Amino acid sequence: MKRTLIKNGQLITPEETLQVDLLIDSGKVARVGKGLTDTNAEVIDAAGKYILPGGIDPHVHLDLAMFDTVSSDDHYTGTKAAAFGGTTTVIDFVEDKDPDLLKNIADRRALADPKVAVDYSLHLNITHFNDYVAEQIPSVLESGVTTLKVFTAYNHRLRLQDGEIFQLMLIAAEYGLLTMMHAENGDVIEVLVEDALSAGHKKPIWHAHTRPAWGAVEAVLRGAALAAQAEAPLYIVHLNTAGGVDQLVYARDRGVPVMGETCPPYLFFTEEDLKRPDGAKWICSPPVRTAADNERIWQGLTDSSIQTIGTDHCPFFYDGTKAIEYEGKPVRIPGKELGKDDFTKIPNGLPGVGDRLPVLWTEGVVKGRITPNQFVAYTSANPARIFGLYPRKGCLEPGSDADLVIWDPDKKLTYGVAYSHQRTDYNLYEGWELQGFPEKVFLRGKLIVDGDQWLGKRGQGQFLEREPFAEVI
Ligand code: DUC
Ligand code: ZN
Ligand code: ZN
Repeated sequence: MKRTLIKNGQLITPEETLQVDLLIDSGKVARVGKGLTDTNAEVIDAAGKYILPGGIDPHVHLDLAMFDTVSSDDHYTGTKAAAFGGTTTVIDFVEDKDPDLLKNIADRRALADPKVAVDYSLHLNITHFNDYVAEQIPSVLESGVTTLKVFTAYNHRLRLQDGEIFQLMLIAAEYGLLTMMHAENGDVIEVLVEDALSAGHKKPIWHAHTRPAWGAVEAVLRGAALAAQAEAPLYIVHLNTAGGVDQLVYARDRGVPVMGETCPPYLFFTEEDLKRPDGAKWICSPPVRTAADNERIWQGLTDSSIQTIGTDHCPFFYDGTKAIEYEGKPVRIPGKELGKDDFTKIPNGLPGVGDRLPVLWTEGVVKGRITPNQFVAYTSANPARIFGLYPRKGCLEPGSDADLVIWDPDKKLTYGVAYSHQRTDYNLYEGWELQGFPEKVFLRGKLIVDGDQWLGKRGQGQFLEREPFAEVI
């Protein structure tokens, strides 16, 4: 593979911003320093640009079956959209369909491996718990998967009981796996949904009314308390409430090894969006809440109380009766219209894997809420550390994979569905004026996005085997 020398850019790490050159050789970062020369390398002048480690999105749902449809990005289209947005690693989820956990992982890999266009890893959902599952958990490590996801919501479907989660955490801690938790109160939701439907409430806002914020607040603390008692690390996915952030801080202040993720929609959108005529576009679980919640979550990023920003990318068409054009062909996938007469039938989930970096740069860095260094920490370095990918990913030191983004902090455009590569018919940030976009994106040294040109291909991504006992940060 030819060498590439990136000159005159500013490298952003979680700690500092450095005016350095960077040499890529054989897919790896070979050298980082001032005044580098290499007569055999292709030279790229990055003056006025930033060099970022490729984004790591620790939370995506590609090709996820839900209700009578499937999330509209598969492992090719979703990872291509990720790449255009500056993200070069994603972590998807394995459903536990079969009692054999390793079979579930192998099946997911068989689906994803031929399609992925960036590197990827997998988290394993544990939605049933018994002796057979408990016995198998240590063997999950053989597949390179080190993370187990549990739910305190979705009764009779995905939820585990607290005692089961506690037992799982004990095993996970012993073998160096990390437990991840979707924290809402499934019992309260079950009662409220039944009551709402019997009272004839069918509109999207009832999705939020039936999943109260207090359920998430309480479940975050419950998760942290279980982690404290099991002496096990825990990662709370998609924090959506002010109280959830408060509980995270409460537990961390007391030394509990709990870490938290939020997602961009919880920084910008509220229940008012669910009340719009097209409110179904904002349906996700847990729901978007209030402006005060948005503000508290921003504060948690400004003061580094929160550890990561993922996306929970799980797109659906808003109107899946109409085709869109994707790579020159019409595509039509049933979507949110499935629930036009009943909020419980609206597929839950939002697009975002490609939007994450430009939206956060504009709203976070340009507006002064987070520094460029925090931006890199939340979107790349911290996910790499927590999920056992560091320093191969999430950093640009000699020996790291040359996954990097030449970032143009001055590029401005009116964003929306026409620009984003996510395979759906709408974009949450339609019409937003964004500033800061990837100019070039490299995956293991190969240029895969050059401006608006796609140079990547299906199946070029690699599955990343991870090691147990990753960092708790
Ligand atoms: N929430 C969603 O909205 N969609 C997919 C999974 C999840 O937890
Ligand atoms: Zn979830
Ligand atoms: Zn999710």
